[in-house]
Amino acid sequence: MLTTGVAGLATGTVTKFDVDRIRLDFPILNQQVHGKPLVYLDNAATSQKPRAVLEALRRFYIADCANVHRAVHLLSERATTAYEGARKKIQKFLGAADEREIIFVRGTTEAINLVAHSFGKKFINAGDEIVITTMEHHSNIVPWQILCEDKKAVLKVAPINDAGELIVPELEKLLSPRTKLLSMPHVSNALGTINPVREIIAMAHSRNIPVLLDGAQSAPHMAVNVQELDCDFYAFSGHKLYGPTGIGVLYGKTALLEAMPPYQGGGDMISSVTFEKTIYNRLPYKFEAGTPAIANVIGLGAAVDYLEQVGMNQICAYEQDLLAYATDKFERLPGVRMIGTAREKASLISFVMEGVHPHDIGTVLDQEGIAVRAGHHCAQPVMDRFNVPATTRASFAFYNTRREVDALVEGIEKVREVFA
Ligand code: 7TS
Repeated sequence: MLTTGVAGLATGTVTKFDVDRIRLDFPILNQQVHGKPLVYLDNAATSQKPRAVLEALRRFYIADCANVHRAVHLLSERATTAYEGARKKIQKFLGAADEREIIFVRGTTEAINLVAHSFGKKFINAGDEIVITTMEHHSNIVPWQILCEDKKAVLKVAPINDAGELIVPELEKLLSPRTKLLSMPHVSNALGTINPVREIIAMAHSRNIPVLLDGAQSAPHMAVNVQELDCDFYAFSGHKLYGPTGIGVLYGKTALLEAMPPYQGGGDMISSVTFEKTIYNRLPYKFEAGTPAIANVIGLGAAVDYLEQVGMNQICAYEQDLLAYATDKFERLPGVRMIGTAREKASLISFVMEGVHPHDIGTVLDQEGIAVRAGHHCAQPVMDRFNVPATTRASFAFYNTRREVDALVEGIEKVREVFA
């Protein structure tokens, strides 16, 4: 039996979770779009921000704005304390062993590029192999293609089945003595599939292959503990985790990060510079060249505080319940086919509709106040695998409600009327 490494995935009645009260924390939700109440179902692209995050950003800019790690004045001290405090919060949130393992980057994309450049520079040679999967976001394909081209290495791709699940025995066959890294999503953004990463990581480690998990779509939906999963790298984006845009995290095990060369050079990442020789700073600063996104880091820390207050297991259980409710409705919608029907899914539904292009579905839904994404979701190989040009995707957050799922279903009925 493969498990996902997810605590609290069970569906069922959620008792203590008051979604109407939660919604009050997200001021943006309370608005009309085209004269209809906003139904925001594009959370996989970016999620909305609670007041606690907005307030943390405001407080920083109004009271504490200064650069970090450099000045003796009080504002800089306060900014540094808040910045490093956020790093500790995120260490705890991810269950990392040490705060030096938390590197601030722009987002998942930059985190993966950092590993591709730095780990790639040090550890990848001609003929080496990197394994990914068919269900990748482009940001976990292209950096490896660039690296492989540069190093004459080989990219291998593990297949998925018709439900959108990874075929684990096929993945296993791809792991060879030449495999230097396995990089894969914890959760697929286009299909919703939750991968059995704990088993896969153990399988890779038994062959001494490190594993990078793209956590862009798992961090917002479930409790993640990087030490329990035993992944070597874990990347996520703050803006999908109810935090600000422009900030994300790369977690890496200390020994690996220590062995890797810097990704970018500049201020803060050095301990001394002469024209003859530069000595790099210790972790995590070695990987944080230049003035970081200070306010956004602090905002992300506030997002993590907020999520811990609500409870990641509560969030997971509530969303699983909502997904089950929505899936049941979709199964009964004539002419609608869900793309991605894995047994273990995060809270999104990707679908196609007979005779209607996804962009037209998205446009009609928008007129009803319903925000979804239509397109290839930066996962074109997934579209190719299912032989569709695009899908419409409704992706749920813990502030979404059954009423909103009903509105989506009514919106789809409307699409059918318009295009009948
Ligand atoms: N990996 C996955 C699995 C993602 O879903 C995304 C963004 C990324 C990486 C890249 O994250 P970024 O924050 O660096 O851009 N996914 C989506 C999406 O599904 N719709 O819009 C962005």
